[in-house]
Amino acid sequence: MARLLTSEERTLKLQPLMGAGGWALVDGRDAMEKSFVFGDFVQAFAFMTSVALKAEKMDHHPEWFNVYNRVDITLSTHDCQGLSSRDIALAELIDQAAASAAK
Ligand code: H2B
Repeated sequence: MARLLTSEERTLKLQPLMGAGGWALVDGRDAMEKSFVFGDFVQAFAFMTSVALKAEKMDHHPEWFNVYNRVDITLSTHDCQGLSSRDIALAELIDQAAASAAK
């Protein structure tokens, strides 16, 4: 059972992903979001495929929206209805996948 990040964990683990890291808190909900833009749809979908396979192995899945070269991603944990360490782990994995994808 996942638990919500403590305020200390939010400072230590969440803060580095925010701001220049590109992630932001969602209004009205304990969740985090980030938009990724790629060169075209093929690159965006390759990124999504890579993330999907890794997310499935983690048993933690993104909420996402894709149009052409843009992928908007929201992360949250249903179990605890908010942000948990599982979202941090998935965000880091997503950032790595984006860094190695063509842009
Ligand atoms: N993904 C996300 N983002 N949050 C969850 O709480 C979650 C998930 N829970 N993927 C998993 C699957 C859960 O539904 C299964 C039963 O473990």
